[in-house]
Amino acid sequence: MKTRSPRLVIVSARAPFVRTGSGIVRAPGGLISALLPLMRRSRGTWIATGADREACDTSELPFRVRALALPSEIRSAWYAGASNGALWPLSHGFGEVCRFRAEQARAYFEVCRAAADAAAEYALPGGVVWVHDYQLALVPALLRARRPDLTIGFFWHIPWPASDSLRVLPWASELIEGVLGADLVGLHVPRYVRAFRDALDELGIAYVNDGESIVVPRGARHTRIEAWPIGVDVDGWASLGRDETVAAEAARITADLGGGRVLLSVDRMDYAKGIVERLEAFERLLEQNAEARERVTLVQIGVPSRETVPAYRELRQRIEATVGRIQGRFGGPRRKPVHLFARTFDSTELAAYYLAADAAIVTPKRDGMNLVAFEYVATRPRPNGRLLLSTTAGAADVLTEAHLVNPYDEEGLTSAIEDVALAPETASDIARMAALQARVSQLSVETWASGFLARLEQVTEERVPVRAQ
Ligand code: ADQ
Repeated sequence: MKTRSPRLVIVSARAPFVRTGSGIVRAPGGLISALLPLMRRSRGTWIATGADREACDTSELPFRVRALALPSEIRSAWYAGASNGALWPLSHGFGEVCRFRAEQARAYFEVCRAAADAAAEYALPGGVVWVHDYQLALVPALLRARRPDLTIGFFWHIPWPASDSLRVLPWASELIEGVLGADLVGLHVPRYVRAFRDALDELGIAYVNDGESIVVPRGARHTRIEAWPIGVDVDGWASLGRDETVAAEAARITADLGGGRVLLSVDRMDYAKGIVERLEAFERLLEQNAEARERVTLVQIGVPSRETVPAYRELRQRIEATVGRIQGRFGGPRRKPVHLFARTFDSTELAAYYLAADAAIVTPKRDGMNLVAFEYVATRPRPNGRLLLSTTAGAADVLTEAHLVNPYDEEGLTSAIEDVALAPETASDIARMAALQARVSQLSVETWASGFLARLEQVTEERVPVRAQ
């Protein structure tokens, strides 16, 4: 589907560019790579609320990036407080981690207002604005109030919170009303759309079921809530996977790790990713299985994340302590069972690890989707290797041929890791990986972005009479 969207306005916490030691570079991640070509074509404006202003000089580019000037205490209360100290744990089912503070909620409202003001200023009459994620969920309604002429899309990239969890959010109804300002609300999988419906029931907001999507009447218009599973830059990862230099680097990694079986995990260091629990499961495997002690190595690539939030600083210490303990118990002068890298890798380095890995261990405790699972599959030139994936990740609803595991089941997790690490490859493994590759190819991030925008325009054009239940 092609979208017309001239002068598209994107609103997100992150900017498409970041400043690093080697200058200003494109921010990592598939979402940015999918949206940049769209922005170039539409010559629009990218509004970033959490961005480094100096990295946003785009005078050379055919579109603008506007980093909002926000006082640092407001930015911190919005980002580390309301967004990552409340909404993130709430949505991932970590109620005990949530902190609800009035001044952080005020900051959240203020940042959303500032983002809505900026979008209202830059959007063309009748234009299209696409707002991203839980940090900016009030923007759709605030923007709608300022500019009723606009077409507004919203994508929530994390699980939609269970209604019991949402009950404890002091501003739950403002959150939902904020999101319902959009014409089209995207969530990754139908399971999250059902959770959204539960929230509507809970708040007594009328809706109509339309197949797997929901339609909420809002005066003269309506909001549609639908599942739009995201994907990755399939061609980019596949071409890295076919690159001879990357393959040579992968062979070197395997040899450096001793030539045994290589397990790989790649995550932001986040408690929702289940990194400590995975390391503990691997430790149990080493306790129980002599072959694993000799031949299996776990590589954990973990980029430090959100270190202004206390729960994240503590997590990093726990991860390092657990790796140290495993090393102390099972390591030797020529054998290191776990390798931890706490830094950002570029995509070429990541691709070499994806190629070198006999299995990807993707076992978050909860995850909206999880792009690492897709990247591992997309990079492989042949249908070999195994993907171990949590049932609690959105990706499990899409990548159904993966080896699925409940990350909360301690023994189950250990034996699933044992199976993907040591069981001999069978025809069924190859068939599973081939099916996964076909699925991942269908779900490229470019298709996701252009499909969502085309659907957004269609939704605003459809004038189906909607009656409330
Ligand atoms: P994240 O929680 O960030 O995204 P994920 O989907 O796994 O989780 O994406 C992480 C990205 O960061 C991947 O592209 C990965 O390659 C990259 N990455 C991780 N560690 C890295 C490292 N050390 N160096 C370089 N790159 C690294 C949120 C939601 C997810 C949802 C996405 C997209 O939490 O559930 O899939 O948005 O909607």
